[in-house]
Amino acid sequence: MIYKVIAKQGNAKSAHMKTVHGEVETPVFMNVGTVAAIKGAVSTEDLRDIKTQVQLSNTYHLHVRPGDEIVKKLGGLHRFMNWDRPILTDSGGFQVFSLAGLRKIKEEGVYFNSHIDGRKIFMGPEESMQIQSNLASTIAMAFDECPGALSEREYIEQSVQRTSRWLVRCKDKIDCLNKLENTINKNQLLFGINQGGIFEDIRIRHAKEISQMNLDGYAIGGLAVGESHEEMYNILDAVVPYLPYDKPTYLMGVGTPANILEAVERGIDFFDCVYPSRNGRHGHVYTDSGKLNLFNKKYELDEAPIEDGCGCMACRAHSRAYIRHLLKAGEMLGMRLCVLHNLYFYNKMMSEIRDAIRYGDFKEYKRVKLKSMYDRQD
Ligand code: PRF
Ligand code: ZN
Repeated sequence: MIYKVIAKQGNAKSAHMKTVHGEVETPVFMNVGTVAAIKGAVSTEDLRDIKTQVQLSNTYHLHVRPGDEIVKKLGGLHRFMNWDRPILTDSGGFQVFSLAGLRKIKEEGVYFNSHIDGRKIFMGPEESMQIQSNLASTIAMAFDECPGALSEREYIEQSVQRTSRWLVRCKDKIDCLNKLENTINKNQLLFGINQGGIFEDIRIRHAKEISQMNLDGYAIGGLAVGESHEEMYNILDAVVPYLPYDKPTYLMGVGTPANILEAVERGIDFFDCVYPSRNGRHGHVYTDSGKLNLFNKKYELDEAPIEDGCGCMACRAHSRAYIRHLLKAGEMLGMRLCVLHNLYFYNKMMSEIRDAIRYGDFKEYKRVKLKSMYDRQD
């Protein structure tokens, strides 16, 4: 992997990252395809159309169904879903904590019940790495614990130390897997994950510790889990300076367009979030003059596209009135068009952000974008 910062403005940076599955330009938004599918009947062909650079999938979900060994037999995730650009797999840590039923966290890993059929599963650092290696993603994430926002300091201390020990095991395991003859992607990258809740000192100590490990990238986890936006921004202010400048940074599970603009300003390269697809499925669409709810009666006779001048598949061909009708009739096409528009909106914003950093007017871009977007809401 080669990562090179090509422009910066304050702490904001724009970089080029070369991987075995092609180049990524940052800051970048990764489209979330938890089960190797973007919800809302969006195909990989659609993703190419909206210039998606990276897709994200989940270790836990694909392990439960169809099974990572099946995916490996089918040649890995890239071939399975017909996507030849970069894929990042989340480690399962977060999903186990947010989805699975009864669970028990031990030093060796986590025991839990599958959310599909209730069967008992164990996942630790080695299992997570093995699954991600079978999936053959471009970037594997370390197996971590993401404690809730209300966790006590005492608990977070213990949890972060365990996450650190797990990271060492992840690194050993992936180094080993990448050398095996029958590993599909022997260049699989590993990103470590910073944790520590909203405690700056724990976060910084942990950031310094993982920065020593010469990983391929560094994520910030455990945010957007119930703390305020201000608390999240304060943690980014505190932590990012302790992560290697010459490696990619990734803010996991974030967020709104405003969150992304604030985080880019603080030095983040990678983002992922379910908002554009989830909101789209509910008829909520992003525009430069705020979010619209297409179920609203005022769009009944509105012949304009979702956003004038938008180049997405929905706006090129259809009116708000028609898409509203599809949504009201429960037609899948209604959801699909809204999701496509939203993903296009996010990807286009990232491309504008990259240009703005290169031309040195990111601050002005951010100010104008926030003002126009958040002046009005439906
Ligand atoms: N850890 C992992 N994945 C995540 C998170 C985390 O803390 C978050 C928190 N916002 C989202 N996805 N492994
Ligand atoms: Zn559009």
